[in-house]
Amino acid sequence: MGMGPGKPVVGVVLTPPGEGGIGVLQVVGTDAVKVLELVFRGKSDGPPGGPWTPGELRLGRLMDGKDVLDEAMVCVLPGDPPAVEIQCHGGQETIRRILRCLEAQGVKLVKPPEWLSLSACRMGLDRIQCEAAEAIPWARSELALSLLLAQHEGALSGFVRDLAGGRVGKAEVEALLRRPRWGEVLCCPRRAVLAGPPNAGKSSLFNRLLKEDRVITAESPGTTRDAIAEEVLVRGVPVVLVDTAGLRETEHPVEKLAIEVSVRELAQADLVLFVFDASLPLDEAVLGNYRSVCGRVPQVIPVLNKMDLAGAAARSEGKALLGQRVVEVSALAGTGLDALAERVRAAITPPHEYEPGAPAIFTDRQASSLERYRVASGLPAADFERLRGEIFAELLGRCPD
Ligand SMILES: Nc1nc2c(ncn2[C@@H]2O[C@H](COP(=O)(O)OP(=O)(O)OP(=O)(O)O)[C@@H](O)[C@H]2O)c(=O)[nH]1
Ligand SMILES: [Mg+2]
Repeated sequence: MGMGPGKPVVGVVLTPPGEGGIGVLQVVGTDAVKVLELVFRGKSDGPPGGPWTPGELRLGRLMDGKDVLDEAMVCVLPGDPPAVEIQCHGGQETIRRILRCLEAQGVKLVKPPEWLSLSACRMGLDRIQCEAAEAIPWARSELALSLLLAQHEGALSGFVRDLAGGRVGKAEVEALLRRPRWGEVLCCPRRAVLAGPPNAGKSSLFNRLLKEDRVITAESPGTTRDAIAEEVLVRGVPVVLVDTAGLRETEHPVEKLAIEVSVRELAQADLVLFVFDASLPLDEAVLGNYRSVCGRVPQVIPVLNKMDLAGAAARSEGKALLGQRVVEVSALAGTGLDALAERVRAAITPPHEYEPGAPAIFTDRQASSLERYRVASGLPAADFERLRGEIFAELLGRCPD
């Protein structure tokens, strides 16, 4: 027996697929409670158990006709349109059976983003808060989580409302836009590429920074072929670290391909750790590659590796040529890694620390809307007036009908 047409009720699974102690589903829509009453029985096959109080948990069974699907805790959630939450056992088979039964009652299954915009509306969240809720499951570090929670609580939305109410002005918008953005750094990890001549120890350093033997390293130059990317946390800041094939002139067809991949990676890099073998004299070709990378990538950190080798520390020409910015490390002995991490963090994060609770832009959409506001504020008053309402509506969004 289905609910019939014209009464949209959507269902979503909130727990990730796979094995787990519990599975959580929600059903949202005008007839959500009716759907629940069709599939839920209190213990001992009794009725659901009287009127529902929002927020009250009830224990019972989910039934498909006479068949018990699972034991579950259910709850009617406050808000409009109504929603119910079902907490059942975890595991793919349990969830699949319950979904099949809900679908038979006319529930349309949706993915979490679609459900989120419905739920955000039920809970009175604006579009920025909704975007924060969407980003929270993907937060990669404590710092990222705290920034997103603050925006979910309304830090950036409050700023936009203050702007609409004239309590802050163009200068504050410009400051927010001009500041390097913590939100973006934390939510879209920067790419740091390990590049340099073959055999300098790029892969060894990659493994060290990852704290695992992720890629192979070997004495012979030309070991790495594919670029390998892995995400690491550098002092709380997520970074995508990429190991690449060493750069050199070669006739070897496979190595040539590998170097083309390195060059492509360099073109996408936000930061390059250019690794030199400190035990060797500084080669002109290597220096030429280094300079060309410096000309093309926003930030480059010269890294002198193999400082443990006899003679490496005594070599001064590398340091003199590369300047004060070099970081000396030994991937083998594990020395200099703290200083390197510090330099990487400093290179990819804004110069100021993130102020807990402060408004932060964390999506391109927010940045471009605020940029539009900044430009519009320079237009004649009548044009600005016309545009500002549009921009605020776009920033904070509207509830779906
Ligand atoms: N003594 C010493 N040896 C190192 C150090 N780092 C790497 N090596 C050695 O240098 C050799 C090359 O290391 P890799 O990490 O494979 O070098 P790579 O730069 O990735 O080389 P390609 O992939 O060929 O470009 C290996 O034998 C490493 O054990 C170091 O800090 N000190
Ligand atoms: Mg390598």
